[in-house]
Amino acid sequence: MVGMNEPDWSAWKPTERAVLCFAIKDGRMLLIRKKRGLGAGKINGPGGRIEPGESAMEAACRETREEVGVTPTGVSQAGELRFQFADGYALHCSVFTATGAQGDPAETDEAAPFWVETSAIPYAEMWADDAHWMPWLLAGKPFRGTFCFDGDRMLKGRVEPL
Ligand code: 8DG
Repeated sequence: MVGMNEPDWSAWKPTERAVLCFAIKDGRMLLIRKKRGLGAGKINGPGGRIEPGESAMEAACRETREEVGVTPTGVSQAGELRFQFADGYALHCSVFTATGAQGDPAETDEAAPFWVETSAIPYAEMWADDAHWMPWLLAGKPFRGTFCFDGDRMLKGRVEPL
């Protein structure tokens, strides 16, 4: 692998914990164009870092409200992601789905929301790992994705059942 050694995943500890929330309703998924922070410019689901005292599911709902102004309903965990970056930063991400979203998505300083058919997810504009695990999410198969990145370049990764 170029640029970094793969960590010992059995002893791996994240620097920070984050969440993602993908609402899917009538065959369409609620995505955002992220305007700032990690992954600015990319398309993603609403999400962000978990705050102290908050559960991952609470963070998923809060971030979705903050970023696009809707409250997700029917939220459940779909999988988890482990990211090791070459600079030493390590991020754990809990991935949630929602079966609905109350309210109309609206653009904020953080994100521009849009609905897209689940058959037309714009992987080319998303983080490189997403195309590997999104099919598991869409199929309702619990997954764990493990990835090494150098900046936003994916060096290595795998997805396995959780
Ligand atoms: P805050 O909301 O935590 O206050 O600030 P932030 O600085 O905007 O946090 P964040 O960037 O939103 O947190 C990073 C988000 O990006 C988090 O939701 C996880 C997500 N993310 C990665 N890597 C990848 C990836 O490879 N794929 C996808 N889909 N999301 C990723 O950090």
